[in-house]
Amino acid sequence: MSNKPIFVTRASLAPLEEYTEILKGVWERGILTHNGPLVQQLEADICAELNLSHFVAVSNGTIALQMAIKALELQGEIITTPFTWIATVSAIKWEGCTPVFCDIDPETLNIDPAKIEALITDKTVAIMPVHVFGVPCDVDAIQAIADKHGLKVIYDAAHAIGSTYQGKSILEFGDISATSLHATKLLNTAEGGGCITKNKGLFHKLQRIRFFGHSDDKTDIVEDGFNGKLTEVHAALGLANLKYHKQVAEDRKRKYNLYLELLQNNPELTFQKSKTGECNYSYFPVIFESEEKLLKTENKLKETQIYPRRYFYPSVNTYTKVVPYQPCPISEDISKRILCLPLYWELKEEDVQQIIQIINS
Ligand code: T4K
Repeated sequence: MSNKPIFVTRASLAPLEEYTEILKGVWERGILTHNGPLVQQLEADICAELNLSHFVAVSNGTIALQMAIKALELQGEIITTPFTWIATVSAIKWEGCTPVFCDIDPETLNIDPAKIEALITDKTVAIMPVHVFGVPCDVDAIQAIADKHGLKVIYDAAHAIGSTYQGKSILEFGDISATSLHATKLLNTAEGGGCITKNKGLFHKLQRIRFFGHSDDKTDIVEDGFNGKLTEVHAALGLANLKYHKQVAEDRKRKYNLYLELLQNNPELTFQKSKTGECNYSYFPVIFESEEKLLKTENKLKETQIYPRRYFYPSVNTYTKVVPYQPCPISEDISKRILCLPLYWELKEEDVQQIIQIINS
């Protein structure tokens, strides 16, 4: 029998004994935080697993975005996508910058590179695209625009651990990528995140920013820093979960492909497309013909205790209590018609079949 209710996701957790085994060392050492040995090990192991240059583990994905803006010393307008979680925009605002919304490609659901240049002004300092649901952005087109106009690129890679472009982790692109290790992500530390950069100087600067701006010998404050540290207890969970990361990703890919195979002939549905690179299959979004049809389906699913999520609804440019409205018709339209279906390790194939059956009927 299926375990009901079924939510959009469920945290992937290593066996408890494996986590507690790692925790024993924390108890022995008494070191709970301040870039302890487990945080350092997690950073090294994530770099090895994903073939990354440098990874700075931090307390959540929103702080990772803020730290990226801070490290690049940005002040001005940052062009970003309206089809995202509010954190992308709150990070820009908390760092004293102004979000400028660029509409999305209706197929990839990522920022549309063809629409970026028209938004560049003499105040623009950076582009902050999101690899939405792990689908890689058109990183070449975005970098070409950034190079032409002397702009920085920060990728919001909250969803993108495991996504690749030309065989490389998508986290290696841009000046800095910021990812999330939140409970709902493919790899989690309960709360957590990370900044990824190829630039050694930026890597060390991010480490200092994370730790109040201390100099390496702690005799001085050399950066405008804050507290972005990940704890040893969270790092221990990350290390335990990292062992299962590939298995978890493969399992999601199997279930993703099952959804796609059995829903793609439904003429009323469309699906997100990856045009450049491979996504990590961490979400399964479905785009309905109309909001009315989405709501009808959502209600049917809820009747059987299945709770998909309307990521991302509404389009962030319409949150007028925090940003002035800037029209983005494609994002506003798709936001109303998109639903993310349940996708996680413990989800049974029979549950996927049931969800498909309800949607197709
Ligand atoms: N940029 C983007 C593009 C993002 O999507 C996000 C976060 C960020 C930046 C910022 O990263 P963080 O600062 O969060 O690291 C979730 C997450 O809180 C958030 O991390 C995520 N994106 C966003 C898309 O979704 P909710 O509102 O869906 O959480 P909730 O509590 O409704 O959880 C959904 C389902 O997940 C639950 O029904 C059951 C399961 N779950 C949840 C929690 C909290 C678990 O199994 N275990 C748990 O501990 O926000």
